[in-house]
Amino acid sequence: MYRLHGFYTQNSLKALYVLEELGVDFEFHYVDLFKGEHRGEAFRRMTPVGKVPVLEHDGSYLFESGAICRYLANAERSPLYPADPKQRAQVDQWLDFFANHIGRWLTTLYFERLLKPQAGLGPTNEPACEEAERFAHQQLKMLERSLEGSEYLANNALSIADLFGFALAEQIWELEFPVDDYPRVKAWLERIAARDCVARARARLAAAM
Ligand SMILES: N[C@@H](CCC(=O)N[C@@H](CS)C(=O)NCC(=O)O)C(=O)O
Repeated sequence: MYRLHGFYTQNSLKALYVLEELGVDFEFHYVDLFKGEHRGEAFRRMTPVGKVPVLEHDGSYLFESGAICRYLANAERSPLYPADPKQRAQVDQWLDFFANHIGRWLTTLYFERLLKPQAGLGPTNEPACEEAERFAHQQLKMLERSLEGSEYLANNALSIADLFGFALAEQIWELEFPVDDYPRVKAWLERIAARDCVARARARLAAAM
């Protein structure tokens, strides 16, 4: 039985989308970061880095959302993470691209423009936002070109890269980022958003909060 320890953030949603898409039996344990539940001794025994998400499976623990998504699809021998090395590498490159590039800049914007004012964490860092916007536009243009003739990021088939990437890219909507400028990216986002796994993951999270 899988147990995911997570919070209402994109990093936890990545793993929740994959768990729901796989259709496996799992429990979700809500770790309230605002109450500091991740700083307690019990949580520190699960992960040395003290961050969510953490996946618990048969007495072992795993942190880092990318590692969790890969592990889940591997453990379930799912085509969401193909066994063929070349196809797998295509999935890996998109996981890395989202984690290190588009996801990084959209997460900066989300933190600066939305989270900081909401949580009273100080003034928005405007130069950081300008840099993030510039890079996000550059990288969305790259993504737009890559989606030409393809409905999904890798191997023209749904993979963990789409679910992981979607969890990061969906921040575009709350940020009111001009996604209409990137019609293929917009269609890809809407395609993934329409999957049952997304609605089920959100419902699971809402029920746990
Ligand atoms: N690279 C990590 C990032 C995990 C992360 O930053 N988690 C945040 C919530 S989204 C957290 O637990 N923050 C609590 C803290 O740093 O004290 C992943 O992808 O899992």
